[in-house]
Amino acid sequence: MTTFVDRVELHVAAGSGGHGCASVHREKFKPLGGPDGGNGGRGGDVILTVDQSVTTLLDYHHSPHRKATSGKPGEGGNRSGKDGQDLVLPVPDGTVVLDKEGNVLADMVGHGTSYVAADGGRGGLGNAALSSARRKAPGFALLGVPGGLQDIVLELKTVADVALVGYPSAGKSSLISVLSAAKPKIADYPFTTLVPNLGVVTAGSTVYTIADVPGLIPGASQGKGLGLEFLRHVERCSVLVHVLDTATLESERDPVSDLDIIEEELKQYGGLGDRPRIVVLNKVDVPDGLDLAEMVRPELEARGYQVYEVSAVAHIGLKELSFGLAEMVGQARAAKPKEEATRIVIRPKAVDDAGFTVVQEEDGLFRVRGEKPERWVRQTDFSNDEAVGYLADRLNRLGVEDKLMKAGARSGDGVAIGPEDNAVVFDWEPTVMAGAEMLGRRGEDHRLDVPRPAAQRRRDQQAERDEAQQEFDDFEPF
Ligand SMILES: Nc1nc2c(ncn2[C@@H]2O[C@H](COP(=O)(O)OP(=O)(O)OP(=O)(O)O)[C@@H](O)[C@H]2O)c(=O)[nH]1
Ligand SMILES: [Mg+2]
Repeated sequence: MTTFVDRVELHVAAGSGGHGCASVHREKFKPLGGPDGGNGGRGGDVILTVDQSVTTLLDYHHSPHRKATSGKPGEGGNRSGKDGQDLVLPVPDGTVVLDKEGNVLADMVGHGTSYVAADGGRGGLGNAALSSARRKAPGFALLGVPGGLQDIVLELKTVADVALVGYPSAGKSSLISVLSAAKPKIADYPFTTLVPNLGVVTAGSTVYTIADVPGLIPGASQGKGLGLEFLRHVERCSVLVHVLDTATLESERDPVSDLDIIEEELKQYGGLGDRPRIVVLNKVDVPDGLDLAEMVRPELEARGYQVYEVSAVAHIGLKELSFGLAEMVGQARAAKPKEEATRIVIRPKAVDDAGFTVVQEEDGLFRVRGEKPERWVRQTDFSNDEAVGYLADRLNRLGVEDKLMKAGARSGDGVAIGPEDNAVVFDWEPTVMAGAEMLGRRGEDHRLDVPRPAAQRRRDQQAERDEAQQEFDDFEPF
């Protein structure tokens, strides 16, 4: 038997960015060659994409850890490292992506719909890219950023227009088998259906899909029988069909009380209240069944249900039913807002990359959080003083220094940049950063300085400010 898996936990890791390279061009008779270290390549993303040929999440059940490849480091001679390859994971239509807390990250409907589950890390800039008019010969490069990691849950919700619900053995699968070309398993014991079946019905010019779910019994919401687990598959349907058994041999059951019990279970599950419902009284080929159907029909109609008397086995009333459903599906489709185009790409939350926060925590530590400062820290080679100084300059220019000061940080206080489990902590020395400015900018070679006339100096200063602004705006070209 094939296993059907409709919920898996998946651990994805994007590729890391390659490190930038710090190298100096060497050529005979040219001792002061320029910096020529190339940039590191970008790490590959992990991308989920709806592929209609995929029908289960089984693959991910078997191997739940997936990783994209990392970017290669840059090299001397201005050679950039190769980008890592994106890892594309095909998922069935109707897959919902959730985080571990159960929040929906993406609802993937439509062939080609994609979701970037983990972002590849940027490659580090090499010293060639880091050099500028002010910083002619940087003796360092930036590190590649580690790739994003995410633990996600994938849930499959069948995409069907009509969903059949009812007691075990009411004849749900039998109905699908006669309304469509699908051939689900049918048998006279309860819980024959262990996974939802899907069929395509053509009624006149309307084509719609119909799905059943494993049978429900009283207490399903407490996990009795197969529980309500499978009801997620009916969440997307626009019409609910109660399949009621008019020929059950169980003395305590009858179609009306069956309906009440199933409705109660649906209510426990929640979220399906707004779906239009109809009632199908099945098995009217059985004489007692037909009598019972006639008996309960007025009561059901009085409750506002459209009632169809059918027999899946003797093919009675099927045409009326399939056209009746087609009409309801048509109405539901007309009422629905226009389907958004397929092939949408959903990225995880847009990063607010200008902002950062400084908060003093209970133990006195000042914590800096923000996309840029955190990334800059990860890109810093702390064994290289010049790289550390460059980081200090960048943080300073972003205003981290000022904000720390305003938050009450004093020399020697502990400052952490990043989240609790992955932060760089250091003792704050504001004078070092301020002093760095006075000593001249990093990477500046004073031997190359010549006295400048005042006008030239003003122009240079303006150019320098523009450049700093530019660098601030779009430092990483990736
Ligand atoms: N006489 C008669 N028997 C039927 C009819 N429809 C289904 N059955 C029988 O009822 C039994 C259960 O049918 P299924 O289609 O497997 O029922 P189900 O609702 O899918 O049941 P589960 O998958 O267990 O929830 C089978 O033995 C069918 O042959 C019908 O219209 N008339
Ligand atoms: Mg069945």
